[in-house]
Amino acid sequence: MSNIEQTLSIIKPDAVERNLDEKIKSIFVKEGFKIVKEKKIKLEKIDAEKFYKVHETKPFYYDLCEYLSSGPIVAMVLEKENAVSSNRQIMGATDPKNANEGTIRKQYGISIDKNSVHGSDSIENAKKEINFFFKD
Ligand code: IDP
Ligand code: MG
Repeated sequence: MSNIEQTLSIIKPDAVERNLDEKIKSIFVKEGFKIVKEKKIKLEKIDAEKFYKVHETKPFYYDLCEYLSSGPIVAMVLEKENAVSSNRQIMGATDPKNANEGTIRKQYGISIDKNSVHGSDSIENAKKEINFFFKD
């Protein structure tokens, strides 16, 4: 049974800064994702705060929003069967130190905060996050 989903992926400032966007995109394509929409933008801090609102009570919230708005990012809508969980697997654990071999965060992540990519964690959040970046 086909279960095509969409999820939101972000190539974070640390990865864009190191010109890793094409490499990371090619990993998604190789894994069978279709990049349905894509845009390179720099968020204002207030937008980063909105995007990460679920984390507003966390001690790292301020730094996280500061960081996500510190430089250009690439936001993408990725489409594939079971896209949400598939993307989370390919990304690897939040802390690159704990990420499995071959995952994006293992290969490219610098630290728990500069971990190169974001991926939606549920279908519901994927819809919200896609709408956040691609309203039209
Ligand atoms: P996720 O990106 O793997 O879904 P979340 O727990 O949703 O991880 O956290 C969102 C982002 O916040 C992480 O990707 C990372 O950049 C940052 N973050 C998470 N935990 C910490 C922490 O303990 N210290 C600093 N930054 C963190
Ligand atoms: Mg998350």
